Amino acid sequence: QLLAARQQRVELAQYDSQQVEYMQEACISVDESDRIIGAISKRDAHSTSQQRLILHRAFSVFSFTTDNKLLMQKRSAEKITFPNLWTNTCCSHPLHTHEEMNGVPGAKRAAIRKLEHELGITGVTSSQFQMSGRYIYQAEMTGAPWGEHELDYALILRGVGAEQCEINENEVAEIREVDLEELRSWMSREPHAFTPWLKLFSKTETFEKWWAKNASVEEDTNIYKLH
Ligand code: DMA
Ligand code: MN
Repeated sequence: QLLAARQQRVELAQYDSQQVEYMQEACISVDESDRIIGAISKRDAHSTSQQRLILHRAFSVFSFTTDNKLLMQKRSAEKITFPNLWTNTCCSHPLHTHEEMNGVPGAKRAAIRKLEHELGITGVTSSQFQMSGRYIYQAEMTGAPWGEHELDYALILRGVGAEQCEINENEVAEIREVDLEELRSWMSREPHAFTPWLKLFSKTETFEKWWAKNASVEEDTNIYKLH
């Protein structure tokens, strides 16, 4: 056990100390029906040195501006998982706390917390998010012992763009607003510049619907699989 602990310490030593600290956060381990199993550290949930990647709850915010562009972020070089890649507005995990374990309201609460932490976006309220499905997917990094296996709550936000942002450089390197056409051609030009989960979302039917301004405000809590 001592040996394992020492190995883990060495494994994280090369990374940004702030991001290493976040590896202690308690994520929510769930089954494929999203029933809570228990708490798991962010490190253990994302480490491929486990026998398998542990399914845990996450959220993905897709924020569209008033002129219907997606607010995107480039993950910082400091991120331990999937650094330097372009992705949707904001992603993270509801934590294993009373407030954030509470289903959809808990995920929305976590999204508000991380929109402020990563992008400096304040004043967003839960009622502004449209819950648009729960998506199970798995992805591994190449060349590093990390991956994702998530049950990811898709949360659509409207009317928030780059001008509301003050980025946290430890989290985010750059932001950009793009319309659907721009994103499609950018993704085909530079397929390696994007996170695996954004690529998976971009292949779904729902993805294009999110761009339609008058998209239904109906909450979708169905569970889908992406691959
Ligand atoms: C994890 O995002 C969640 C998804 C949907 C990939 P993340 O790695 O950006 O989490 P955090 O910001 O907490 O490091
Ligand atoms: Mn995760």
